[in-house]
Amino acid sequence: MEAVKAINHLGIAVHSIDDQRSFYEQMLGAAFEGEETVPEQKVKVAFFKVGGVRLELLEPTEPGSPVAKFLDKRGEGVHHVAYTVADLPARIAELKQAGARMIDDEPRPGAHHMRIAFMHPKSSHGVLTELCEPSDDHA
Ligand code: CMX
Repeated sequence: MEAVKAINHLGIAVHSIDDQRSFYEQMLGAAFEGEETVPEQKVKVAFFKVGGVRLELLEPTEPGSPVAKFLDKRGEGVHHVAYTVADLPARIAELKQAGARMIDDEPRPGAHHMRIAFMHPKSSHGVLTELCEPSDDHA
């Protein structure tokens, strides 16, 4: 198995990015990098840079979406850990071969020009785990 390269970001589920922005920006002094909507994941995301790692606030855009369900069940809090990898299709294949349960069998588009794939939290000891690889034109 090839090692993951870095922690890419931590995903944090929130009801409202607007309501939480001042906590991250003013109380923690994290640098706000911008917002975008990821239709494939039915979320609006806001990024804050902390050293080499990003915090990704996730606000659902639709009821019944993964983040909306998470908020209903568990409330606001840490939602996933994302790792940078090289050659995402090969990593997915390796993990499946090793018995991991992947939510995504193939890379999907994510925020920040990343290709992403999620591993099911039941397969990663309760932590929703995301693998991400920068798209070729943003590597
Ligand atoms: N972390 C840990 N466990 C989680 C979880 C999370 N983020 N989300 C759900 N679970 C757990 C639930 O608590 C539940 O456990 P129990 O059976 O013990 O109660 C189990 O997983 C099933 O959860 P569910 O609420 O019934 O939801 P679903 O099975 O419909 O979906 C999941 C769960 C992980 C498959 C779905 O949320 C998913 O596909 N996630 C990946 C995509 C995603 O999260 N996108 C948003 C972020 C996008 C981005 O970063 O760009």
